[in-house]
Amino acid sequence: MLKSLRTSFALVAALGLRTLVQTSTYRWRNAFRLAQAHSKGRTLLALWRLRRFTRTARPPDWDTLPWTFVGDLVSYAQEGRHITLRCENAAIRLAFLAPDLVRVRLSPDGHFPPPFSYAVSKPDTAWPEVACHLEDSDKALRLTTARLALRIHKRPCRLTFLDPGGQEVQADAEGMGWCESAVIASKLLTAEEHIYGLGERAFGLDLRGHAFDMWNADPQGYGPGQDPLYLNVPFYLGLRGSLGYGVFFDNSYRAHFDLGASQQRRLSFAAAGGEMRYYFFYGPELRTVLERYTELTGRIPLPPLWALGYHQSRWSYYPERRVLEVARQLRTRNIPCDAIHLDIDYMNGFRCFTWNPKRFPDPRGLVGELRGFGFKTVVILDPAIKADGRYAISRQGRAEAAFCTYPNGRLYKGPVWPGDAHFPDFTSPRVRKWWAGLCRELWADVGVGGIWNDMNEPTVFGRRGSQTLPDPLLHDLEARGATHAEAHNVYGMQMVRATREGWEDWGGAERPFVITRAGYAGVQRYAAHWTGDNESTWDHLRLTIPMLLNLGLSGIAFTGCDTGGFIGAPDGEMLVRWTQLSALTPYFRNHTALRTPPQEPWVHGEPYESLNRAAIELRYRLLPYIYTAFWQCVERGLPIVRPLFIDFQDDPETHPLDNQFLLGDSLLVAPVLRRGASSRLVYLPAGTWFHFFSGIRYEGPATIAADAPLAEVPLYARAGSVVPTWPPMQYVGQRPVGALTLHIFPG
Ligand code: MIG
Repeated sequence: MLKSLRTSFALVAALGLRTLVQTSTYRWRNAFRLAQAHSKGRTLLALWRLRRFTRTARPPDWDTLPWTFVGDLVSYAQEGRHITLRCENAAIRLAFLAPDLVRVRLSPDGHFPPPFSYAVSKPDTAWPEVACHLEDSDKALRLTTARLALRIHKRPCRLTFLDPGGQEVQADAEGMGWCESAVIASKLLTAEEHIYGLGERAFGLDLRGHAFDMWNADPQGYGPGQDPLYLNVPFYLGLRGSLGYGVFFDNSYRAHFDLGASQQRRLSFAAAGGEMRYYFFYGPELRTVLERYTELTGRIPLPPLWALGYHQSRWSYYPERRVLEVARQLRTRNIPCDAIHLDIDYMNGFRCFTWNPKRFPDPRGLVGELRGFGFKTVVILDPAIKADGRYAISRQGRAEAAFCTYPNGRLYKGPVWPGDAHFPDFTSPRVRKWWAGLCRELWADVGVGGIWNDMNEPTVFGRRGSQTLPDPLLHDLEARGATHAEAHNVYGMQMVRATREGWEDWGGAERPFVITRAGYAGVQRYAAHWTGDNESTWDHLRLTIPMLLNLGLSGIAFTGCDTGGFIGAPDGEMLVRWTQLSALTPYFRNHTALRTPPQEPWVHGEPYESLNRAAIELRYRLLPYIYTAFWQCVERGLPIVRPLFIDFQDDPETHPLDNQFLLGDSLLVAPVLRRGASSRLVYLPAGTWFHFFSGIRYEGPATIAADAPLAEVPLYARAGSVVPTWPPMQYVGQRPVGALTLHIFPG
């Protein structure tokens, strides 16, 4: 390790960048971006990764903690939907919320206070009664509903979930245990089981065989295998043969999921504090599990249609003249676009809710002018509020006691973009109200169309890369009181809750667009999401699909990536392929880092400009179809982009497949993910499929070699479907839609 570090420093020196190493972290980062941008990037990229490796926090060694398990079952009692199991060392309380949904709680001291959760949005009282039959035999108790059975082995007390036919779905290994404040549950895995979900993971679709941490973090650029990232969801889907189930570990502390990494046949989830409380969902269809999971934790609100259009961004467009120039370029080049994003440089010295008076003398005027030719303005906000006595918001925040403090009452201060900053405690309803009021001005007075919430893991700059608030800081946690250890993972989610409340307080006529980088289970109720600081590499392009699919399988359905990549610079071909992929994902924005070369769709000249335009136009044609997929998500929690197994669960070929996906009910998308490729293999599951553009018919299951010249993204429609399109426009609502075209694929 040391040796490789030394080699890397030697290399840096050889590249003439030694002085940069001695400067601050983020200057080095920017220097890296610059160098990469000028595409001497390979070595630097390797160094970048190495540097990251040196600051990966080591999680506790969960497996070797001296856990206490529950012991034998001593007695039990049934009361309404609850069954309490008294065991030798602890009590377990089961709650049947639905015939296919069971909540399991562990309490070493035997008490079960009403469960508190930021993730769960449906209270216990809102679930109808569930008929549950109990049988007691010598070795086990058996609880049966219309949709599942639960066998409770008595000595020791362990749980096995079964389908109503008696087939085993999931069984405890050691079951539930604790060690001081930490809690754990372990389950057996079978040879053929696949695991998905867990939020944002820079891994392939099937997560089995790896271990993951739940701790929202800003990796400041990441590649495949980096973990954890910005948004963590302690919910996973299991697919055992063709039986699908789900587990939601409702705990916001730093947690660890070992999905058969340390022992092939064992899965465990553990957290540093809080209660062992998990929900078990049974399918057998995974879509049923997702529907239930999103019934419990909420679904995305229907976004405004324009938010489904193309967004143009970079770090940063300024001054206002440049913003207008980008808008003008898009229109004169006939590249459809609905939104322009303003990154941190619109602010005055990175002070939230201010505008740089030289760069943006008249924000309302600019936003209005952009609206005049069909652009919504999306502005970035960070949680960090500059500690500055001359800055009104900072003074207000102090006066309102809105900022996080140490246990001794001292205000916390940490460096972010504006320098030393305070952090609002978004877990306090009072502080959310204050923040909502500030956002309301942006929505109502300035007229922004969207608010982009960044750095809300939250991120604080540290000597060794990005860090966060110290664990002992205090939070309100809805008047319950907590430390940052418990509040950390929900911090970003509560920030966007406030952002959205600002719009609700105002009650504007148009629906708001809120996007977040950090999040936790249930954040989908408040905001869309993007996958942060990706890299302009083909590896990262490939990674985008499994990342978005696992996010969708975690309830985070309105999500997308920085098209073209954030760090580094795509060439013309890469940008076209990326645009083609992103055009068929839920959130479609081109964005790039500070000091990278321009990355707008036209910068590589022809033929790339026309190809990018064509990809964006396809998106706009498909908007009525894509909006329908969003509506299904709003109604039933079905992701917008879905792995093939969501529809073909019985086909094992689909279980690991992550280089193609379904968009809505009818379309199969197989983007080109390799440099120079003009064809690719596409797996078409059982049934009849039509090539979307040529109408050529295929019979599945089959793997076909699809033609994919640079002008084309392989796209197939299912027989028996009707895909509506409308004419592409420069922006949503440019003209009234006279007619929909219905593409009918007979079957
Ligand atoms: O420390 O606002 O992921 O999209 O351009 C970097 C500047 C802060 C990180 C976001 C990125 C954004 C950038 N931000």
